[in-house]
Amino acid sequence: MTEQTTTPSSDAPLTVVTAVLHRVRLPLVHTFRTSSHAKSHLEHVLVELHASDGTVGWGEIASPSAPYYCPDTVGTSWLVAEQHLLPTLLGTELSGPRDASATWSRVRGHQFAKAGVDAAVWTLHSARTGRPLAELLGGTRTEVVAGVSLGIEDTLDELLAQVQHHVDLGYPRVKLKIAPGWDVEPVRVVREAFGDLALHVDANGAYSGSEEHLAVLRRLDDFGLTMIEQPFAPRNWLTSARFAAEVDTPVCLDESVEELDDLRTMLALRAGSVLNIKVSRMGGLTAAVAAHDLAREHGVDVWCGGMHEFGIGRAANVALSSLPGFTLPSDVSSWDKYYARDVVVDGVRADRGVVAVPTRPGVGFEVDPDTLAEHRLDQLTLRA
Ligand code: OSB
Ligand code: MG
Repeated sequence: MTEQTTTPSSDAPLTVVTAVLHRVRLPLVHTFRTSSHAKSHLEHVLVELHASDGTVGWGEIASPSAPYYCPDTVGTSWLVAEQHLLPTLLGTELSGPRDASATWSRVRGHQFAKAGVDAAVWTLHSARTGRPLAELLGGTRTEVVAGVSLGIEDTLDELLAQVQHHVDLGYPRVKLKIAPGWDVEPVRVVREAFGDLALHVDANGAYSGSEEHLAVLRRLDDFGLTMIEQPFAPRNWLTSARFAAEVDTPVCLDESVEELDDLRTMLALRAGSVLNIKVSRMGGLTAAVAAHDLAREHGVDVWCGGMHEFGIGRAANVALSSLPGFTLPSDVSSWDKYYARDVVVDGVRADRGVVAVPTRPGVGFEVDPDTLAEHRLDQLTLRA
């Protein structure tokens, strides 16, 4: 076949007729500790959608197991997908993937469940049209820059070894998780050992506006960090705005911004000057692109954060990162930083910190049925 043709069905309306949820558990190769907890394995829900013409799409619901990062959990996401998102999506004629979220517009919150279903509709549309996901989203880059996110370790030596390992792999930016009691010291030792490394910290909202906490955070201003991510609790807008006005280091928001209106609040209050866009937290690719567009209009730098996605969600993150406003390195590290085995064959890989944007339509990678069969805890099929 030499001729590039679009199949006549590609721009025709899209109707999802069957949905399969797969709850899959994978062990992490290295335990990851944040300010809230440690985890050694993850359970995510894969969403498999079939269109009336037989095309298949996949998305990933990357909910945490416990409601410490956000209110969503694997259990609540499964329930909402099964009872509130898929029933209205199934059998509804969509003129394109942007229509998917309209079918659940009455559902408040539950961003992670929405994100997995939304991404599955996007990859389905990509598979049907034969056009790469990145291109459909408005991506303009063929390569994106990846950073790594490193958890809290038991000792400073172990942390230094982790940083060294990832610097040796060529990652140009390292993010360190911090928490009260694990902040100034780890940042100091890493900065002393890696003088010109692009370094930032992520507190996952562990600091309050108390004088004691503010004093610690102010000390971080001396280490040339590229940003301080989510220092305060998600709804503590005012403390974030006051702190951001006071320090030179840019404040980045993650957990605070779940909807476009949150981004409007961030902009109006100047509660942060950088945005971490996560497909999961924003409720899908459609919403993530809208956040990118709004941030860009306001001259706010964005980058794509992650939730330790398996291969399907990771591929969506890379596609999103190809949009022009993603000017800072994203948390889209190689799949084998996280897992010994993934749900796709030969997944996302960073080569000296650079990830090639997939050009194959659909997810961009082959879903591995053997991994699913071996690591699946639960499965459910719903029909129109
Ligand atoms: O805050 O960015 C975060 C992982 C789980 C929950 C929250 C966060 C993270 C990460 C990991 O930082 C990013 C990645 O996928 O590598
Ligand atoms: Mg974060």
